[in-house]
Amino acid sequence: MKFLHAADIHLDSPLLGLQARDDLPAEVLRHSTRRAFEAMIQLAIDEDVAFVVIAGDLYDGDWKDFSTGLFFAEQMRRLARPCFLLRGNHDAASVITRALTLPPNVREFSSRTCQSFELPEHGVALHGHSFPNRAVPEDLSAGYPAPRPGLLNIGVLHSSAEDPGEHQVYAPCRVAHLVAKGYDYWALGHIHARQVLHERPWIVFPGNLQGRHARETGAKGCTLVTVEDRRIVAVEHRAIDVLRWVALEVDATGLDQEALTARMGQAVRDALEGGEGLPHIARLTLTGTTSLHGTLLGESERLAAETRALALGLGHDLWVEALKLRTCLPQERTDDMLAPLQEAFLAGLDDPALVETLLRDFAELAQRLPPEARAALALPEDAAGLRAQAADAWALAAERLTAQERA
Ligand SMILES: [Mn+2]
Repeated sequence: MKFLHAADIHLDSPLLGLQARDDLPAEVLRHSTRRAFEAMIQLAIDEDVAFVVIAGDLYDGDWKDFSTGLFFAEQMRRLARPCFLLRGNHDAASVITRALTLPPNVREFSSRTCQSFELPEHGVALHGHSFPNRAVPEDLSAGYPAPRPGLLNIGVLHSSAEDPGEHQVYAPCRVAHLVAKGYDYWALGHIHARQVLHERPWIVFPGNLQGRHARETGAKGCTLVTVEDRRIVAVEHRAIDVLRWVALEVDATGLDQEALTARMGQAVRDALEGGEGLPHIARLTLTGTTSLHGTLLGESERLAAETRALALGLGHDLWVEALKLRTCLPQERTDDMLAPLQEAFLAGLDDPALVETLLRDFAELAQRLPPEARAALALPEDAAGLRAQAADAWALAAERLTAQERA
């Protein structure tokens, strides 16, 4: 007998940072959480699992309209076997105001108390307590009952466990307490990175089903559990995401343009390895001390396009979500013939009248920009903001000056 454990599906949530992008094909962006969910149901059918467990945050928040709930109902009809549903902080009982009759094969854990379900034909008991509200400060697992003798006992729990990582603390619990409960498997949800906190008994965060922003990188999916004679014999991660996020980090120290492109190519190759031919979204970060710094500042469009071209050359689809330039100029550049000019350039920041004029110009520019562009540009709003960007502004100016000199 097998069962599938998933969590943090966040159905119909957007892909952050990509909403305003018209260079990405709609079929790549649209409904990625739905397509991943369809793939999960297909896996459940192909593996002929006995049932599916969803450990919270099936929904991202209140439904925009009824299509989210209807999509779930359609998939449950396809599944045609039991599905046990727990509500987490994102789809707590009080958060979701719209509702549809649950499909007949879905059992939802109560949000008032810990509720148990038995599947006698499979020798399984499941125990779960749904979130009544978004915030649950107490350890819900304390109220879970003793294991039912002679059955495989599964605890279903939405919790930040001991280490919330970048997530909020909800229903925290101790791994030792979960172990002591005497269950065979804890189907956890909430942490979006896959984690196996304990083996025998198993305590598992499957991670979310589909990465939705630049920090949710790598293969995403669910956990397939195999049971023989009421004992767990295999716990496997299955990637079922339809779009994958990667972090591309390239150290540009000491490289010329050609070598930098070659290193970007290598980074793309490494990132796509094991990517199963899926479309990828990359956040590109360039680091290191390089005389290319000034050139790179003005080249974000080219670098993004080059990265995509390199991926296409390898037979893969990849887009750059954002370029983070963390490079800096080598020190000796300040000792060259431009040094007196640089001094004069930076001295401008000590002139209150000039600072005021610059800030007024930036404010005027900001007013003319659409909100997305304004957020992306992070225009300086005060003297400290000007100072923070002065070094890069000088690098750009110096680059232009020396380029003219060379011409
Ligand atoms: Mn959650």
